[in-house]
Formats: sequence, structure tokens, C-alpha cells
Amino acid sequence: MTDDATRTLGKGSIPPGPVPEGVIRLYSMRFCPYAHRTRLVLRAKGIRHEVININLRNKPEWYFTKHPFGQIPVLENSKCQLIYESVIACEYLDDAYPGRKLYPYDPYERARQKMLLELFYKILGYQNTVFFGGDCISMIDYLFWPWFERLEVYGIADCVNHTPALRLWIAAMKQDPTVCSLLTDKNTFLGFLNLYFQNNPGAFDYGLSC
Ligand SMILES: N[C@@H](CCC(=O)N[C@@H](CS)C(=O)NCC(=O)O)C(=O)O
Repeated sequence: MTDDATRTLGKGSIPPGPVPEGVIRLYSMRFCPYAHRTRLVLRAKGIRHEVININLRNKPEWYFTKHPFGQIPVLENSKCQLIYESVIACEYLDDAYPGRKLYPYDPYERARQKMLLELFYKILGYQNTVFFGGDCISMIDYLFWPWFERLEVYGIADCVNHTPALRLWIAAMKQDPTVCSLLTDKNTFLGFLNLYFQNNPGAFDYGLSC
């Protein structure tokens, strides 16, 4: 496993070498909700990985060989294969690695999670179980979570006051060991946002001591 909280690489940095056998690399940024999805899935499945954080306001020149527009998250494996788009990256991890499956095996249930995800982008769907996929946490919950973790940071936590099922889901998510292991402290997020909106490239390293 790895420490996700490393300083970002920016312009002029030396490109990282090949990914060692048995490890997968994630190009990330500590405050990005899309990368957060991928970090949740890596942790939930216990996949050995390393994280390289990218300074998105001062992108390394070499990073455009990893993603055409220099976006994160991107996964890179030891065969030099690159996988981007967070939902695709999460599905790749679920398919490529053994152990706990986060997407259901049942084709209908799998399709249902993907349909819910489509709805999420428009309006949040109705759920009548503790988690979106049923009584156990699964892929769809990890794909939704990063935005809910940020509600308080954005000062809109009370938007779920009148949706008791969502409040129960949030409480259940906060009990999950994977979610807990990646929780970011609210003040750190706020410090990041403050610098980010000032266009300060140091935003991405906010809260790191060295
Ligand atoms: N659809 C993409 C969105 C990824 C995304 O927007 N990442 C942001 C960071 S949160 C990014 O890379 N921004 C830098 C840029 O667009 O230049 C996904 O799901 O992975």
C-alpha cells in the first residue's frame, strides 16, 4: 500500500520510471473527487499501488503522454497500459484484480448500478436499501461518495436534511473502513479551496509539511 499524501509533480519534474511488476500506479491529486473514486476502489480491494500526485495548475510536460488533456485520474500498469476516466478506471480495477468484487455479478444488478450512476449526473435516484446496490457496500456507493464527503466543505450539508434515506446512507458510509481511511479533514479541504480559487499552484500540496 502507499501514502497518498505526497507532494505534487509539476513542470520540469523528472518523469517517473516504469511501474514495478505487481504494482499499479495512480496519477492523482489529493482533493480531486474523481481520483478519490479510484483511491477508494484501490483500498477497498486491497490492491498494491503507488500514487503520483500531479500539480494541475502547473502540469509536468511528460504528463501529456499519460493523458491527452493532462487530466487525472489515470492508472498505469507494469505493461505501460494507461486507463483513464474514473468510472472506467474503477471498473478496470474490479475486473483485473481478484478478491472482493465491487460490481455485482448479476448482469441486471450491474446494469442497474450503471443506470443509477447516469441518473446521479442529473438527479439522485431513490434507494430503499442502506446502500445503493443493496445491503452491502458496492461499486456504486464508492462512485457516489466523493461528492457527499465534500457537502460539508461546500457548506451545503443541509441539502440532505429532508432525505432521511440519504442521511442514513451517509452515516453508513462513514462507518466503512475504506471510506474512513481516505477521509480528508474539512479544514484541509477548505485550505486547499482557498488557495485553488486564488489560482495558487501550491493549492495541491496544501497541508503537507515537506
Ligand atoms: N470525467 C473525468 C473527469 C476528471 C476530471 O475532471 N479531473 C480534474 C481534476 S478533479 C482534472 O484533471 N482537471 C484538470 C484539467 O482538466 O486540466 C473522470 O471521471 O475521470
